[in-house]
Amino acid sequence: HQASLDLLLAEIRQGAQQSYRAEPLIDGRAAPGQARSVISPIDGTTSVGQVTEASPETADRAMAAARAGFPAWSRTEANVRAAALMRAADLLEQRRGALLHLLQTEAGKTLDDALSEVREAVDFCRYYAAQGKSLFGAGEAMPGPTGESNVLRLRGRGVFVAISPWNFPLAIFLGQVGAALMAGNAVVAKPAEQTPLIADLAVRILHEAGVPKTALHLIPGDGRIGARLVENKDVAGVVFTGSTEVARIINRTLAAKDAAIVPLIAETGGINAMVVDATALPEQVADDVVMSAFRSAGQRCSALRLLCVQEDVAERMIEMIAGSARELKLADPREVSTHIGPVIDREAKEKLDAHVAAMKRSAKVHYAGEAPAAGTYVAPHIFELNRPRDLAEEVFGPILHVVRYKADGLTNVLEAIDASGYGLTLGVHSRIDATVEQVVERLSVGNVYVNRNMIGAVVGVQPFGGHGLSGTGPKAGGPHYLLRFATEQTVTINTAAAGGNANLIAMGE
Ligand code: UN1
Repeated sequence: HQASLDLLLAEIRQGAQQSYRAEPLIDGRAAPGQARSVISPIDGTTSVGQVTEASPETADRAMAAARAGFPAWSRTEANVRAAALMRAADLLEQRRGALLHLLQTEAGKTLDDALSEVREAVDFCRYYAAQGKSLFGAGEAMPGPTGESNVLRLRGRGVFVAISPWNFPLAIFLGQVGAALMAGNAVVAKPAEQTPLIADLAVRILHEAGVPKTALHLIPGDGRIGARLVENKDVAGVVFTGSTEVARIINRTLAAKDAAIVPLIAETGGINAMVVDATALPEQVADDVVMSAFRSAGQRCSALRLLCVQEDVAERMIEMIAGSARELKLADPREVSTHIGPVIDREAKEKLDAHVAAMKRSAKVHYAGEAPAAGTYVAPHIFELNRPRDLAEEVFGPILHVVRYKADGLTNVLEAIDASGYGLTLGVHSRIDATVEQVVERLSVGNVYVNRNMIGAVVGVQPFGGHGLSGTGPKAGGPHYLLRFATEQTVTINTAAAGGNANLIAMGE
């Protein structure tokens, strides 16, 4: 164990030796923009590298280049597209040290979280490649009358804009981009402004793996540049992970255009709840709550925000959870023993600090941790609210809110959870099957976790994504995701008349 940990740390040190930059990449060539340093959240001062943020004209040029690159990539055989993604997965594994270094310094991730993220990124590439090979192959022969051949096939839509978040700057970035490419689209990727460096590296890896530079372009920048891309007349689809508010803006922009109606695939936030009844196992609950609410500094859209505990056991449960929270080490994420690193930036910290201050005035404080002074750390907190609806919006950090419910009050609690309009993740801890069933049936959430923690959905195992204010679906890492990136085409040929034409379709093009 120690030996493999030493090896891993040596790889990361090597990754730290290189210098990193991100720049607009159009057809693989750097394009102009405004340069600045990317500052690490670990101390709020160290520069991780340089980013050149795209000018609006550069963003427009990337869209035009993607449009020009689309036909050739779309005609490239699915096997070849899949092979590029498979090769990218191998390269990601080989460059693990650099990726882990950036996940830690640019995104502030603990070693555990950084390792899981590289794994997830690799899994996304391989999963979509494997699926895409058959989905985008020769097409499906439909049953029909003799003398006629009918084939249903899937093709790319055109230029996809991929706008990704800072909380999974590698995995979600590659999940979006990989899926769009596998489906035969050309892609303009706009990574989160906080994490452009790792996105740049990921794009270079995809190019090296065989994705043509004409099919994948990178546009670093803030929300204004994202908006510019979405406004472009050539957008054939948008895939977005981030806030509900921004998803709405994108939706409105797309709807207002005097152009083709295009899909938005959005994965947004949640006020994720966990219901714990009196039959739940306390130790298990404490572990799962701490993991779900505080790990990754609560910066997962799947994270637990609202814990609903049956009154009879509430005092004891809260005490145990606070006890476990007290054991968490909040420190520089590069230290192997750290459980919680910083939040992403000063703005995020200020917002969370303000929420904590407001809660300290209006709610009962069960636990208030302490955070290091330098950098952007926010300590875990546990607050008790009177009613579920006292938590009106997603709080994206390590802050847990608790409400108690009476033994006969479960229905009301479920109604209150549902009333938020979100529907991403849900946890339930109970040893009564009927209770579990009642909770699962009542709530329309995307991912339900029974008697376990509620984060870390595994690609291909726990397809991930929610409903309502939480997103549009389809689920990432699930069997239907790629379909939404594609158009369907039915080709019907009168085989009796022309003779040999059916072979064309059998070949896939
Ligand atoms: C996100 O936090 O933006 O299950 C989504 C999980 C992750 C969540 C990713 N797949 O915890």
